[in-house]
Amino acid sequence: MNKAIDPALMQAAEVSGSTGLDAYWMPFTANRQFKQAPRLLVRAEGMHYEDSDGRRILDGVAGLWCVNAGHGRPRITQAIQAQAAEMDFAPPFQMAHPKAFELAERVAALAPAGMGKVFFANSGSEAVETALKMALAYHRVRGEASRTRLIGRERGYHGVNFGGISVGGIVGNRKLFGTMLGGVDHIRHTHDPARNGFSIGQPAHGAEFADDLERLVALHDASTIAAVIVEPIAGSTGVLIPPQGYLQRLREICTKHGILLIFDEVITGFGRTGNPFAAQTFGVTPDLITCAKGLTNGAVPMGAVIAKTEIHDAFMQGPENAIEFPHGYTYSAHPLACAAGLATLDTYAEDGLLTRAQGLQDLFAQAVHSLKAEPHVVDVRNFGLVAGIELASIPGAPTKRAFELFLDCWQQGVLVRTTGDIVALSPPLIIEPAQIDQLVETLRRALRRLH
Ligand code: PXG
Ligand code: PLP
Repeated sequence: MNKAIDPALMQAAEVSGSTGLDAYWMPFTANRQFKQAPRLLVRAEGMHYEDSDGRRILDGVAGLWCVNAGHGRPRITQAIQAQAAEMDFAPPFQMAHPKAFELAERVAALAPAGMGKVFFANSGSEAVETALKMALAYHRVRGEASRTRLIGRERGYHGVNFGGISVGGIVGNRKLFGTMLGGVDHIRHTHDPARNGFSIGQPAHGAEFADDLERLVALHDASTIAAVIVEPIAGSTGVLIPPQGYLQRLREICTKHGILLIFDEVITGFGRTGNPFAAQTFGVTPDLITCAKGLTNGAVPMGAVIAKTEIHDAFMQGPENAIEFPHGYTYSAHPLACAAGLATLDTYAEDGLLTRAQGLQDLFAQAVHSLKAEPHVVDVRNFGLVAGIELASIPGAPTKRAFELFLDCWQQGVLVRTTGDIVALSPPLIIEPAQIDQLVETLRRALRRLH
């Protein structure tokens, strides 16, 4: 076994008689490959991880797009510790605890005007399921029960539960899992490298891709469509920035046809684009926002749906003893998550992190676009503190080249994320210019060594 493995793990292995790596079936991981050469993280502080060999690793992806304030923030750690000691759990159905209300108020205050209601879940995936159900139920409680269709977008990622993969548009995440939800359709994606390659910030061309929604309205009739869900910036598929005017046009078409617009801000929420939400950055207000990740700085799992007040209010009818929205999770508004969330929002406020990307984005853009002429690079895309660097795939071996790059960066002490043959960067919002430089120069060296 790799010497890097922790003594506790060795001990557990002796007890079970396994190699110590057998029992854990890892998520979204090439399990067999990983277990031949594990990469274990054991500690984190600020912009860095430490691995089980004691190496310092610069975090270029905020963990997994979530640790926006950097690692180990004392306020957040202390809040979780104090809450664990004070009250471990409170049932969320027909009961509550004060921090749930406090966090909802604080999140609503950050959201676009008119979005005053917050429903808690435990992940981005659960937030998405919640939003889709809310949209369907909203139409039904208003007497428009024929609006049952959900529309997603090609290349969209909305988590891994059945609703999310149904409206999602990443083939590899869908094809093993049967027929999923019925009545779902997809508008086209916005990627157009021929016209928009190497765009700095929002691409100039492609507002008209939003008109694809009119095609689906013509096909299905608006009276059958409940909602459209899109990521303002598509993250997981490899960072696709919305063309100028695209989101505005999508909003107009939804409004015209009475279709709810859901922004999935699981990645773009909490400062990634230079404002609390991308809705504010792009000046487009959806009807529902899903968020997670940065809500608690990744420290305790939590997701949420932020709803327009009028959507919530439409449910508040019928007898007062009736449960208006029969939905919720055992761990909705979990006390540890709420404590972490409140301390996270305090940390963001103290350090000005929710707008810090505004001051760094030009430098970040310049840095990532300096990779344009390096070997294998076929596109560079950026917005706020997120970037995608797309590589030409090795013929017949997609993902191989980017994974090799990922491993080279890891060896050099920098954590990046790859999806397909695209490198995604989304550093903690506390990143300093010298660290942006380290990130990009590490990638440059790795690109020059690639096959
Ligand atoms: N919606 C969006 C837009 C997301 O980015 C989810 C929903 C699901 O959140 P949970 O918390 O259930 O994972 C996400 C999550 C990647 C990667 O490929 C991205 C995510 C998750 C895992 C990997 O970089 N985003
Ligand atoms: N499965 C069973 C048998 C349950 O009793 C519950 C919750 O009570 C769930 C699933 C859902 O779990 P959660 O509320 O944590 O999503």
